[in-house]
Amino acid sequence: MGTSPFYVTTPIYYVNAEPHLGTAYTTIAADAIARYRRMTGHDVRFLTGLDEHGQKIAQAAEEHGMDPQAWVDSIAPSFTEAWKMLGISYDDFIRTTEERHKRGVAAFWTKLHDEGHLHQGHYEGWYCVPDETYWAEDQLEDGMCPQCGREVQQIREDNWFFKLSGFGPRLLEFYAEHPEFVQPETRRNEVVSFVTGGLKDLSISRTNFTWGVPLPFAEGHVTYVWIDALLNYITALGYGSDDPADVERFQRYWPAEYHFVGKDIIRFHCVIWPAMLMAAGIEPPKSVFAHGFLLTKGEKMSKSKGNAQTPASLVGRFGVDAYRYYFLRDVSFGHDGSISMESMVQRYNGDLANDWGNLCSRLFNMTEKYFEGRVPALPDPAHETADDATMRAIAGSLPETYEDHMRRLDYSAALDSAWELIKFANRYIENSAPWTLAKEGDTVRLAAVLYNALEAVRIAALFTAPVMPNTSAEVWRRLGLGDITQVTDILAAAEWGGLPEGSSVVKGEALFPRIYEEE
Ligand code: ME8
Repeated sequence: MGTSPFYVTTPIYYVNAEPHLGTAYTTIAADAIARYRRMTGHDVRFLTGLDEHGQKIAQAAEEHGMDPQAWVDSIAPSFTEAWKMLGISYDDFIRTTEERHKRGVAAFWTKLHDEGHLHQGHYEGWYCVPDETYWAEDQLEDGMCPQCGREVQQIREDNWFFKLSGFGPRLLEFYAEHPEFVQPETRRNEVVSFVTGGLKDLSISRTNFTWGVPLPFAEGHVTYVWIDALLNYITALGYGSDDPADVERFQRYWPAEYHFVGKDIIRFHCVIWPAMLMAAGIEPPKSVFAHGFLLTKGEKMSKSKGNAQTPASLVGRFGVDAYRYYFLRDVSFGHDGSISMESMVQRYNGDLANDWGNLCSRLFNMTEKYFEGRVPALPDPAHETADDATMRAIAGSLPETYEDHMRRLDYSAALDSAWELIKFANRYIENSAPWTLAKEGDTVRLAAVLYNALEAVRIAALFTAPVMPNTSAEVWRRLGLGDITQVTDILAAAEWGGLPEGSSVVKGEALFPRIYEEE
């Protein structure tokens, strides 16, 4: 707690095509932790952005008959618009063609050059343009890229190299001392065994095309796109600038708490990146979390496979909060997950329409009907029933359970714990049958039941807010409460009894109108 800094990043996405469900997935996951940490009082800085250099982008621009800068400028808005639609609360958005980034890249590689971490050499080998990755002859599979199975091209160039080969022992020592650096653990094992197998020096420059940041000390060389891209995490904070505001920002937020990445780019983030930082005398990030792939019909969803879907159609159908909920609840973070329309409809109707939406409408309706839309008083604890106590206990343990899950980025389990309260509140209403109490004229018990259930709703809205910010804000509004995004102490906010007596409750439309399968 307190105002400790919390810096979280997504990969910067290639602007060779518009964002799709896969890129949205990482971004939503990072957004949910950013939102939650703001609610636990952290000073959050959430960075996302675009990777705009390299051969792949230059080719995409050429295919469209455009100059690379004009091309990236034309695609960039599709990302900022998609993130706006998905409620992504980033604090900074970096594009690698920005001056602040190019300046930082040049400063970084000049420093490493001056300090003897580079050497000139000849590169002869293979290159996968779609993955922007070098491969040695013996790594190819049937002559194709071992990662994506696509064609590779041969390159022979005089390049500059980063002396990565010398960093093996330091990296292994670092992984051993910081077991949380690579998460989840399966990925850590993969990284450790890769480094144990020995590292080769890394070619950091290219000469056969020009769309990149020029290496200041080597005429005609542009930086290899990956070692330009990785630096975004520090150039966005101000690395490479002497402006006091930049220096202060960098000191405040670095090292990052989390880099969120897909498992496809783990070696860049867990081997090359920390080695680059060690060479420059900068601390590596605290943790890189690699999530799995979204699969459709058993295949990785990707732009190049042509099975990539844009978020807009699903958001149009289900709404943005249901979209965010589905991916974070249904796919276990860190594992591959199959997604389908059927399972999305099921989650929507079951968890959202039936459990959460229905709970809210019933309660808001009954408050209007029985108490003229005013929250009754906090009930007298002397008359607490066993069910009342159970609900209070579930709500009371939620903050800690939720925090435990979120600390491990287990979104699915965190949502599950919020659902325990939502489900119990539904059962509580069934068991207490407020409609019968009303008929019998037992206003005291009726008031107690409604207060308790409304209070459960208020607390459930707090813990679903990181994933479903719009719904939670709406629930709080309908409960006559303030702006939920202003909550910076979720523990205090979640204390039982926080719902003020007399607060005016608004019925409103269904939060998640049921979807019929035939639609
Ligand atoms: O790799 N399932 O950019 P990129 C889940 N520019 N996540 C997916 C996914 C899927 N099917 N497909 C893509 C790059 N992703 C570099 C990054 S960072 C310094 C440079 C997500 O546009 C996942 O996060 O190819 C993956 O790592 C990222 O998109 C790749 O995005």
